[in-house]
Amino acid sequence: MKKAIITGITGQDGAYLAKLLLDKGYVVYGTYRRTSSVNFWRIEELGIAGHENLNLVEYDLTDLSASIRLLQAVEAAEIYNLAAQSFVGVSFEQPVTTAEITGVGVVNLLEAIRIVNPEIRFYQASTSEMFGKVQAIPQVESTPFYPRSPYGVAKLYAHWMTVNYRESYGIFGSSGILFNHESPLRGREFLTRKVSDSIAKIKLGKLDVLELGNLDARRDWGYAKEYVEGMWRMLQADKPDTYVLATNRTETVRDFVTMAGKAVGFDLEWEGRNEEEVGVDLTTGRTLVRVNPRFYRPAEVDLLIGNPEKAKRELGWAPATTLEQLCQMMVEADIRRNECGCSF
Ligand code: NDP
Ligand code: GDR
Repeated sequence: MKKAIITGITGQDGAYLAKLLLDKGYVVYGTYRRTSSVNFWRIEELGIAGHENLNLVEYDLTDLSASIRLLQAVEAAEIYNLAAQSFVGVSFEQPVTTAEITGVGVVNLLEAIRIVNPEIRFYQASTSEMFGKVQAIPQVESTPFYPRSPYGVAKLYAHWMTVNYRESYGIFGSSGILFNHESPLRGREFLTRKVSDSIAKIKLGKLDVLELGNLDARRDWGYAKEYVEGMWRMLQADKPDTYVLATNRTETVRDFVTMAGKAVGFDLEWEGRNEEEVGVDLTTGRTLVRVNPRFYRPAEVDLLIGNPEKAKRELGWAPATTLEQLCQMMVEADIRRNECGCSF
């Protein structure tokens, strides 16, 4: 049985990928960080906690010796590095921590591969945030990078280190430039989940108003469950490479909120501009959404839209779930969680 290590199994993608690999017959070693209260709610929700082929291993990406020992102990064929300080907003407040985890941490794993077993296949979770102030529309693998946050800069360093280890040492290191991907397992600090959870709470009378930052930002949002399949396909290819995974559709934050409102019967209309803008439910006249500049970022990524043509051609990967379906799925999940008081 093939063994795979997934760093960051407590996160959204780690949980979906663990499920995918277990279903494919892998023995999975999922890493989590020592904290005072570890939370495995995602793998529990997917029904894989306690699976006989799932091993949970304590590990911190910032520790080189731990990285070496992890690889020595597991003898894995594949490593999926999903661990990161992944929240862009926080990266402005904690740029050094973000650089240490999201940037340099990746070199710990690459070094461990070089030292322990250069045959291990390595997946690096790169990001559309590396395109930042975009230099072309849509973005593809060859589009020049221009990151706009400490997170984007750290990820760009990790991306180039992966490419460098590929070219310098022949390591099978693939980098997936993934555009935003969401699901009911998304962390609640990220836009889509904050919206689905808040709209559910407003619908159930548990919240009055949803406060957001920049409503004009445009994102290419896909379904996380489909994106982890793309990660796996990258490591089954004949050679390591860099691939964009995206939907080739972009919508504004405002559009997503309107869509989420529609999923529960709100008819949102937008009035005012900039900090004065509000979202009003036409049926009741109630203001349900307003802007709070607290959620603005010092530098913003205005527009992301990716063309996944290369992944389609070479890996046979393509997204299937529409944004409307994804949004509906997320809102319904949050209605259920809020109704039963088991909100995560
Ligand atoms: P999450 O934030 O949900 O998960 C991140 C994971 O990394 C968590 O399990 C977290 O553990 C772990 N982690 C954080 N710091 C460390 C550390 N020092 N050592 C070990 N583990 C650590 O992210 P997603 O699942 O959404 O994303 C997965 C990866 O893909 C990330 O690298 C992200 O940057 C990248 N990415 C995500 C995209 C998206 O749209 N979701 C798009 C493009 C890239 P803990 O629970 O303890 O915090
Ligand atoms: P992003 O995702 O920064 O694209 O990074 P996020 O969902 O945080 O923001 C998306 C856009 O929405 C705007 N926005 C708000 N965002 C949040 N979180 N909260 C708000 O209240 C709010 N109001 C407006 C943001 O300014 C932004 O433009 C995600 C992460 O998963 C990264 O790890 C990953 O690499 C990229 O996606 C691709």
